[in-house]
Amino acid sequence: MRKKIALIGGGNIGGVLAEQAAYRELGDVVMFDVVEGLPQGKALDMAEGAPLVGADSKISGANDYEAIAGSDVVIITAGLARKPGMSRDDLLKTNLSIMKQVAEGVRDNAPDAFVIVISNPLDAMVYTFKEVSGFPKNRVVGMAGILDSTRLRSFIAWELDVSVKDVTALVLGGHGDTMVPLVRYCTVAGVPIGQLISAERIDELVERTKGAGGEVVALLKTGSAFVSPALSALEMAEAYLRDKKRVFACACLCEGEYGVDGLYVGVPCVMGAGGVERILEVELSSDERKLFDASLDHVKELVSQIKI
Ligand code: TXD
Repeated sequence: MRKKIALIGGGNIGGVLAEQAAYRELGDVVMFDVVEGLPQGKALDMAEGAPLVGADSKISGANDYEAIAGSDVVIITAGLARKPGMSRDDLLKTNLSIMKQVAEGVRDNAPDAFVIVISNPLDAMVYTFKEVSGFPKNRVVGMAGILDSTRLRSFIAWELDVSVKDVTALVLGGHGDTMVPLVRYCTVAGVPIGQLISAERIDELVERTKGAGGEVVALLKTGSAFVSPALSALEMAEAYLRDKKRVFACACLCEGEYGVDGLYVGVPCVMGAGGVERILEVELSSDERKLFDASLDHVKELVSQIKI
Protein backbone atom coordinates (compact mmCIF):
# COMPACT_ATOMS: atom_id res chain seq x y z
CA MET A 1 0.00 0.00 0.00
CA ARG A 2 1.65 3.22 -1.15
CA LYS A 3 1.81 6.19 1.19
CA LYS A 4 -0.21 9.31 0.37
CA ILE A 5 1.27 12.80 0.12
CA ALA A 6 -0.98 15.86 -0.05
CA LEU A 7 0.37 19.16 -1.36
CA ILE A 8 -1.65 22.19 -0.30
CA GLY A 9 -0.74 24.76 -2.93
CA GLY A 10 -0.07 23.80 -6.52
CA GLY A 11 2.13 26.73 -7.51
CA ASN A 12 5.83 26.92 -8.23
CA ILE A 13 7.02 24.94 -5.22
CA GLY A 14 3.93 22.69 -5.21
CA GLY A 15 4.62 21.69 -8.78
CA VAL A 16 8.19 20.62 -8.07
CA LEU A 17 7.04 18.81 -4.93
CA ALA A 18 4.43 16.86 -6.89
CA GLU A 19 6.77 15.92 -9.71
CA GLN A 20 9.65 14.87 -7.47
CA ALA A 21 7.51 13.06 -4.86
CA ALA A 22 5.73 11.08 -7.57
CA TYR A 23 8.73 10.36 -9.77
CA ARG A 24 10.76 9.23 -6.74
CA GLU A 25 7.76 7.07 -5.75
CA LEU A 26 7.64 8.51 -2.23
CA GLY A 27 3.90 7.86 -2.42
CA ASP A 28 0.72 8.71 -4.31
CA VAL A 29 0.40 12.46 -4.70
CA VAL A 30 -2.66 14.70 -4.50
CA MET A 31 -2.20 18.38 -5.20
CA PHE A 32 -4.80 20.78 -3.78
CA ASP A 33 -5.26 24.39 -4.83
CA VAL A 34 -8.03 26.97 -4.84
CA VAL A 35 -7.48 27.76 -8.51
CA GLU A 36 -9.86 25.64 -10.58
CA GLY A 37 -8.01 23.33 -12.94
CA LEU A 38 -4.48 24.30 -11.90
CA PRO A 39 -3.72 21.24 -9.74
CA GLN A 40 -5.67 18.96 -12.08
CA GLY A 41 -3.81 20.17 -15.16
CA LYS A 42 -0.37 19.97 -13.59
CA ALA A 43 -1.11 16.53 -12.16
CA LEU A 44 -2.38 15.17 -15.48
CA ASP A 45 0.73 16.40 -17.30
CA MET A 46 3.04 14.79 -14.69
CA ALA A 47 1.05 11.55 -14.73
CA GLU A 48 1.32 11.34 -18.51
CA GLY A 49 5.10 11.73 -18.23
CA ALA A 50 5.46 8.96 -15.64
CA PRO A 51 6.23 6.14 -18.11
CA LEU A 52 9.40 7.99 -19.08
CA VAL A 53 10.73 7.77 -15.52
CA GLY A 54 9.09 4.44 -14.76
CA ALA A 55 7.15 5.77 -11.78
CA ASP A 56 3.83 4.17 -10.79
CA SER A 57 2.75 6.70 -8.14
CA LYS A 58 -0.71 8.08 -8.73
CA ILE A 59 -0.80 11.85 -9.23
CA SER A 60 -4.05 13.81 -8.99
CA GLY A 61 -5.26 17.37 -8.53
CA ALA A 62 -8.22 18.66 -6.55
CA ASN A 63 -10.05 21.80 -5.47
CA ASP A 64 -11.79 20.17 -2.50
CA TYR A 65 -10.22 19.05 0.74
CA GLU A 66 -11.94 15.66 0.72
CA ALA A 67 -9.31 14.58 -1.79
CA ILE A 68 -6.56 14.72 0.86
CA ALA A 69 -8.30 12.24 3.16
CA GLY A 70 -5.93 9.66 4.63
CA SER A 71 -2.76 11.53 3.74
CA ASP A 72 0.37 10.45 5.58
CA VAL A 73 2.23 13.67 4.79
CA VAL A 74 0.90 17.15 4.04
CA ILE A 75 3.22 19.82 2.62
CA ILE A 76 1.85 23.36 2.63
CA THR A 77 2.92 26.05 0.18
CA ALA A 78 -0.42 27.86 0.00
CA GLY A 79 0.00 31.62 0.02
CA LEU A 80 1.60 34.50 -1.75
CA ALA A 81 5.28 34.55 -2.61
CA ARG A 82 7.53 37.59 -2.41
CA LYS A 83 8.06 40.09 -5.22
CA PRO A 84 11.21 42.24 -5.49
CA GLY A 85 11.46 44.72 -2.64
CA MET A 86 9.20 42.67 -0.36
CA SER A 87 10.34 41.04 2.86
CA ARG A 88 9.01 37.68 3.98
CA ASP A 89 7.24 39.54 6.80
CA ASP A 90 5.27 41.61 4.26
CA LEU A 91 3.36 38.43 3.46
CA LEU A 92 2.08 37.98 7.01
CA LYS A 93 -1.42 39.45 6.80
CA THR A 94 -2.47 37.73 3.59
CA ASN A 95 -0.84 34.39 4.27
CA LEU A 96 -2.13 34.32 7.84
CA SER A 97 -5.74 34.20 6.70
CA ILE A 98 -4.85 31.57 4.09
CA MET A 99 -3.01 29.44 6.68
CA LYS A 100 -5.99 29.48 9.06
CA GLN A 101 -8.21 28.19 6.24
CA VAL A 102 -5.64 25.55 5.28
CA ALA A 103 -5.16 24.40 8.87
CA GLU A 104 -8.90 23.79 9.23
CA GLY A 105 -9.01 21.89 5.95
CA VAL A 106 -6.10 19.66 6.92
CA ARG A 107 -7.37 19.18 10.49
CA ASP A 108 -10.77 18.05 9.22
CA ASN A 109 -9.57 15.81 6.38
CA ALA A 110 -6.10 14.49 7.24
CA PRO A 111 -5.99 14.48 11.06
CA ASP A 112 -3.14 11.93 11.31
CA ALA A 113 -0.74 13.54 8.82
CA PHE A 114 2.82 14.72 9.38
CA VAL A 115 2.70 18.37 8.29
CA ILE A 116 5.54 20.33 6.74
CA VAL A 117 4.83 24.06 6.41
CA ILE A 118 6.73 26.04 3.77
CA SER A 119 4.65 29.23 3.35
CA ASN A 120 6.20 32.49 4.49
CA PRO A 121 6.74 34.16 6.86
CA LEU A 122 7.66 30.63 7.84
CA ASP A 123 8.08 30.86 11.61
CA ALA A 124 4.71 32.59 11.96
CA MET A 125 2.94 30.31 9.48
CA VAL A 126 4.01 27.05 11.11
CA TYR A 127 3.01 28.48 14.51
CA THR A 128 -0.40 29.39 13.09
CA PHE A 129 -0.92 25.94 11.63
CA LYS A 130 -0.07 24.33 14.97
CA GLU A 131 -2.38 26.63 16.93
CA VAL A 132 -5.35 26.25 14.57
CA SER A 133 -5.01 22.53 13.84
CA GLY A 134 -4.20 21.42 17.39
CA PHE A 135 -1.88 18.74 15.96
CA PRO A 136 0.88 17.49 18.31
CA LYS A 137 4.19 19.33 17.99
CA ASN A 138 6.05 16.30 16.64
CA ARG A 139 3.74 16.30 13.59
CA VAL A 140 4.00 20.01 12.69
CA VAL A 141 7.32 21.36 11.42
CA GLY A 142 8.51 24.27 9.32
CA MET A 143 10.90 23.94 6.38
CA ALA A 144 13.56 26.66 6.53
CA GLY A 145 16.86 25.90 8.23
CA ILE A 146 17.52 22.92 5.98
CA LEU A 147 17.20 25.24 2.94
CA ASP A 148 19.36 27.97 4.48
CA SER A 149 21.96 25.33 5.47
CA THR A 150 21.86 23.87 1.96
CA ARG A 151 22.45 27.26 0.40
CA LEU A 152 25.48 27.82 2.66
CA ARG A 153 26.74 24.34 1.76
CA SER A 154 26.61 25.32 -1.92
CA PHE A 155 28.46 28.60 -1.34
CA ILE A 156 31.20 26.81 0.64
CA ALA A 157 31.54 24.06 -2.01
CA TRP A 158 31.80 26.63 -4.83
CA GLU A 159 34.37 28.67 -2.85
CA LEU A 160 36.64 25.65 -2.33
CA ASP A 161 35.81 23.81 -5.56
CA VAL A 162 34.92 20.66 -3.61
CA SER A 163 31.97 18.28 -3.89
CA VAL A 164 28.77 19.55 -2.34
CA LYS A 165 28.45 16.05 -0.86
CA ASP A 166 31.38 16.67 1.47
CA VAL A 167 30.16 19.98 2.88
CA THR A 168 28.00 20.25 5.99
CA ALA A 169 26.51 23.46 7.36
CA LEU A 170 24.10 24.48 10.10
CA VAL A 171 21.85 27.53 10.09
CA LEU A 172 19.55 28.10 13.10
CA GLY A 173 17.07 30.74 14.19
CA GLY A 174 14.25 32.43 12.32
CA HIS A 175 13.91 32.12 8.55
CA GLY A 176 14.81 35.65 7.62
CA ASP A 177 17.61 38.22 7.70
CA THR A 178 18.28 37.36 11.36
CA MET A 179 19.00 33.66 10.65
CA VAL A 180 22.10 32.34 12.44
CA PRO A 181 24.65 30.45 10.29
CA LEU A 182 26.79 28.57 12.83
CA VAL A 183 30.15 28.77 11.08
CA ARG A 184 31.87 26.76 13.82
CA TYR A 185 29.75 23.76 12.86
CA CYS A 186 30.33 24.03 9.09
CA THR A 187 32.87 21.52 7.76
CA VAL A 188 34.34 20.01 4.62
CA ALA A 189 34.69 16.28 5.29
CA GLY A 190 34.84 17.07 8.99
CA VAL A 191 37.44 19.83 8.62
CA PRO A 192 36.10 23.09 10.09
CA ILE A 193 35.83 25.65 7.30
CA GLY A 194 37.79 28.14 9.44
CA GLN A 195 40.88 26.11 8.55
CA LEU A 196 40.14 26.39 4.81
CA ILE A 197 38.57 29.82 4.20
CA SER A 198 39.58 33.22 5.58
CA ALA A 199 37.36 34.82 8.22
CA GLU A 200 36.59 37.74 5.91
CA ARG A 201 35.46 35.44 3.11
CA ILE A 202 33.40 33.33 5.51
CA ASP A 203 31.58 36.50 6.58
CA GLU A 204 30.80 37.20 2.91
CA LEU A 205 29.41 33.68 2.43
CA VAL A 206 27.31 34.08 5.58
CA GLU A 207 25.88 37.36 4.32
CA ARG A 208 25.12 35.79 0.94
CA THR A 209 23.27 32.96 2.75
CA LYS A 210 21.12 35.45 4.67
CA GLY A 211 20.25 37.23 1.44
CA ALA A 212 20.04 34.14 -0.78
CA GLY A 213 16.25 34.12 -0.97
CA GLY A 214 16.15 37.78 -1.89
CA GLU A 215 18.90 37.29 -4.47
CA VAL A 216 16.72 34.81 -6.38
CA VAL A 217 13.61 37.01 -6.01
CA ALA A 218 15.51 39.98 -7.47
CA LEU A 219 16.56 37.90 -10.49
CA LEU A 220 13.20 36.21 -11.07
CA LYS A 221 11.17 39.39 -10.41
CA THR A 222 7.90 37.38 -10.54
CA GLY A 223 8.34 35.10 -7.53
CA SER A 224 10.79 33.36 -5.22
CA ALA A 225 13.00 30.29 -5.18
CA PHE A 226 11.05 27.10 -5.75
CA VAL A 227 13.33 24.16 -6.62
CA SER A 228 15.64 24.24 -3.58
CA PRO A 229 12.72 24.81 -1.18
CA ALA A 230 10.86 21.86 -2.69
CA LEU A 231 13.89 19.56 -2.54
CA SER A 232 14.48 20.61 1.09
CA ALA A 233 10.93 19.71 2.08
CA LEU A 234 11.18 16.38 0.27
CA GLU A 235 14.24 15.45 2.36
CA MET A 236 12.05 15.99 5.43
CA ALA A 237 9.11 14.05 3.99
CA GLU A 238 11.36 11.12 3.04
CA ALA A 239 12.96 11.10 6.50
CA TYR A 240 9.47 10.70 7.98
CA LEU A 241 8.12 8.20 5.45
CA ARG A 242 11.24 6.00 5.54
CA ASP A 243 12.13 6.51 9.22
CA LYS A 244 15.61 7.73 8.30
CA LYS A 245 16.45 9.55 11.59
CA ARG A 246 17.94 12.42 9.58
CA VAL A 247 19.29 15.47 11.38
CA PHE A 248 18.16 18.77 9.89
CA ALA A 249 17.71 22.36 11.03
CA CYS A 250 13.92 22.84 10.98
CA ALA A 251 11.42 25.18 12.59
CA CYS A 252 10.34 23.11 15.59
CA LEU A 253 8.16 24.00 18.55
CA CYS A 254 10.61 24.56 21.42
CA GLU A 255 9.19 24.05 24.91
CA GLY A 256 12.26 24.68 27.02
CA GLU A 257 14.92 23.75 24.49
CA TYR A 258 17.43 26.57 23.90
CA GLY A 259 15.62 28.42 26.69
CA VAL A 260 12.69 28.95 24.31
CA ASP A 261 9.16 28.28 25.54
CA GLY A 262 6.26 28.00 23.14
CA LEU A 263 7.72 29.28 19.87
CA TYR A 264 8.66 27.71 16.56
CA VAL A 265 12.26 28.49 15.66
CA GLY A 266 14.97 26.83 13.56
CA VAL A 267 16.89 24.24 15.57
CA PRO A 268 18.58 20.92 14.76
CA CYS A 269 16.19 17.98 15.13
CA VAL A 270 16.08 14.24 14.49
CA MET A 271 13.39 13.41 11.93
CA GLY A 272 11.98 9.90 11.48
CA ALA A 273 8.72 7.95 11.66
CA GLY A 274 7.84 9.86 14.82
CA GLY A 275 8.11 13.15 12.96
CA VAL A 276 10.24 15.56 14.98
CA GLU A 277 11.52 12.87 17.30
CA ARG A 278 13.82 15.07 19.35
CA ILE A 279 15.56 18.43 19.28
CA LEU A 280 19.35 18.47 19.54
CA GLU A 281 20.68 21.23 21.79
CA VAL A 282 24.11 22.25 20.50
CA GLU A 283 26.45 24.48 22.47
CA LEU A 284 26.36 28.14 21.45
CA SER A 285 29.15 30.60 22.14
CA SER A 286 28.15 33.89 23.76
CA ASP A 287 28.27 35.62 20.37
CA GLU A 288 26.19 32.86 18.74
CA ARG A 289 23.70 33.03 21.62
CA LYS A 290 23.34 36.78 21.13
CA LEU A 291 22.59 36.26 17.43
CA PHE A 292 20.13 33.46 18.25
CA ASP A 293 18.35 35.65 20.81
CA ALA A 294 18.11 38.50 18.29
CA SER A 295 16.58 36.10 15.77
CA LEU A 296 14.20 34.84 18.42
CA ASP A 297 13.13 38.41 19.23
CA HIS A 298 12.20 38.87 15.58
CA VAL A 299 10.13 35.67 15.61
CA LYS A 300 8.41 36.78 18.83
CA GLU A 301 7.56 40.15 17.29
CA LEU A 302 6.13 38.47 14.20
CA VAL A 303 4.08 35.97 16.20
CA SER A 304 2.80 38.75 18.47
CA GLN A 305 0.92 40.11 15.42
CA ILE A 306 -1.03 36.85 15.06
CA LYS A 307 -4.56 36.74 16.42
CA ILE A 308 -5.86 33.17 16.14
O1 TXD B 1 12.21 28.42 2.90
C1 TXD B 1 11.00 28.71 2.83
N1 TXD B 1 10.13 28.26 3.74
C2 TXD B 1 10.51 29.59 1.68
C3 TXD B 1 9.01 29.59 1.55
C4 TXD B 1 11.21 29.35 0.42
C5 TXD B 1 10.66 29.82 -0.75
C6 TXD B 1 9.23 30.25 -0.86
N2 TXD B 1 8.57 30.38 0.40
C7 TXD B 1 7.13 30.61 0.42
O2 TXD B 1 6.39 29.47 -0.04
C8 TXD B 1 6.66 31.73 -0.44
O3 TXD B 1 6.97 32.99 0.12
C9 TXD B 1 5.17 31.46 -0.46
O4 TXD B 1 4.59 31.93 0.72
C10 TXD B 1 5.10 29.93 -0.47
C11 TXD B 1 4.80 29.33 -1.82
O5 TXD B 1 5.71 29.79 -2.76
P1 TXD B 1 5.43 29.49 -4.31
O6 TXD B 1 6.57 30.04 -5.08
O7 TXD B 1 5.01 28.06 -4.50
O8 TXD B 1 4.15 30.43 -4.56
P2 TXD B 1 3.08 30.31 -5.75
O9 TXD B 1 3.72 29.79 -6.98
O10 TXD B 1 2.36 31.62 -5.76
O11 TXD B 1 2.08 29.18 -5.21
C12 TXD B 1 1.22 29.41 -4.13
C13 TXD B 1 -0.05 28.64 -4.44
C14 TXD B 1 -0.82 29.23 -5.64
O12 TXD B 1 -1.00 28.22 -6.63
C15 TXD B 1 -2.14 29.68 -5.05
O13 TXD B 1 -3.25 29.50 -5.91
C16 TXD B 1 -2.24 28.76 -3.84
O14 TXD B 1 -0.93 28.76 -3.32
N3 TXD B 1 -3.17 29.24 -2.83
C17 TXD B 1 -3.88 28.40 -2.08
N4 TXD B 1 -3.89 27.06 -2.04
C18 TXD B 1 -4.74 26.51 -1.14
N5 TXD B 1 -5.54 27.22 -0.31
C19 TXD B 1 -5.55 28.57 -0.35
N6 TXD B 1 -6.37 29.29 0.47
C20 TXD B 1 -4.68 29.22 -1.26
N7 TXD B 1 -4.43 30.53 -1.55
C21 TXD B 1 -3.49 30.51 -2.53
